[in-house]
Amino acid sequence: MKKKIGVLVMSYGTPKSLDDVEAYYTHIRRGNPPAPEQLKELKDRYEAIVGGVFPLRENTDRQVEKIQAELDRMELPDAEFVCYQGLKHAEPFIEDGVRNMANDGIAEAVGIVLAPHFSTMSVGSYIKRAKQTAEETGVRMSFIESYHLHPKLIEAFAKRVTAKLDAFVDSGAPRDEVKVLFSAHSLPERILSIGDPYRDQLLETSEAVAAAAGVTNWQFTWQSAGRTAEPWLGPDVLDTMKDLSEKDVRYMLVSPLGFVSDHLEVLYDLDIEAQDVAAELDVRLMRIDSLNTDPLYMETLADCVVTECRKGA
Ligand code: FEC
Repeated sequence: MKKKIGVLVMSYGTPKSLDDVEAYYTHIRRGNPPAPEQLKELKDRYEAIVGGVFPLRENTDRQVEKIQAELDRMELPDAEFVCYQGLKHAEPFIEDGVRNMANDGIAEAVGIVLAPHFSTMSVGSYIKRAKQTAEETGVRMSFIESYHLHPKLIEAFAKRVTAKLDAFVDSGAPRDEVKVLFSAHSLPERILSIGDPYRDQLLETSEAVAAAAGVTNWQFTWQSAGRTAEPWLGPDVLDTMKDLSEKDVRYMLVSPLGFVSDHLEVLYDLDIEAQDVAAELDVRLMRIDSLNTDPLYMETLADCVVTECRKGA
């Protein structure tokens, strides 16, 4: 009989409904409820996005199904994988995912996050929570910390960059005049003083995707900085766009590399907020399609899981 190995697929999580936004936001703020105006502002952003109010939930569900399908397709002789979901800020929480595995009799598991780059404040905190519950429940777990240079991930992003550069050219823009803006979620600047690899990993992914897509006219910029008093990593994408437009750059392709799904930070921050700024600046802005269930991305994740298991075998 094949050994059953649990796969804890972790993702950010999104509210179930507008009524749940307050609890979700309070969880993100580590138990501090948002002020009424902050809550209203977040609800307004959810209501404004295209493609449903909370597309991340459905996207994560679909990604987990497809990773399961990809792992089944790989048919290992000695192991069978069973995927579980664990979310950072919504149900089923990371702890629920680990407990569900333990309740199903899973003794060994691998954890992976639907975010390719490691930071102590992002992937590190998912892993910390999963590890703690794994210890409490007796599940032996190992984790994939990052996969930001996996060749299939780079290929998937590069294909998307090339497709949108072709769309620019079809609409009359000279390809080498399109500035590719690789972006990722900003984090508080203090991560740099603790030697966090997040920024370097993002630059490495940017360089690899640019090389694979044959792009030389690019730069990296941050997006979606939190609404807190401390300084966050910059420059922000909106400032970068303003700065470039002053240098007469008229075509920009924003390529979020730190996100793998359509969700608020893409559908609002880029498709609404950045598009409004582009219109004010008279700049033509496009965005690469999100990976969602791109087969190359699913293969990346399945490959990482199998490789991690073999290490422990
Ligand atoms: O579509 C959705 O419902 C969820 C979209 C969403 C994703 C996401 C990913 C990341 N975040 C990261 C870091 C932070 C830090 C704070 C923070 C705050 C928020 C708020 C919302 C939100 N994040 Fe998020 N993030 C998403 C949504 N995020 C909403 C609260 C309102 C706001 O500030 O806009 C600040 C927390 C604090 O107050 O201490 C830090 C990072 C990622 C990418 C990696 C990952 O997916 O884990 C890093 C998707």
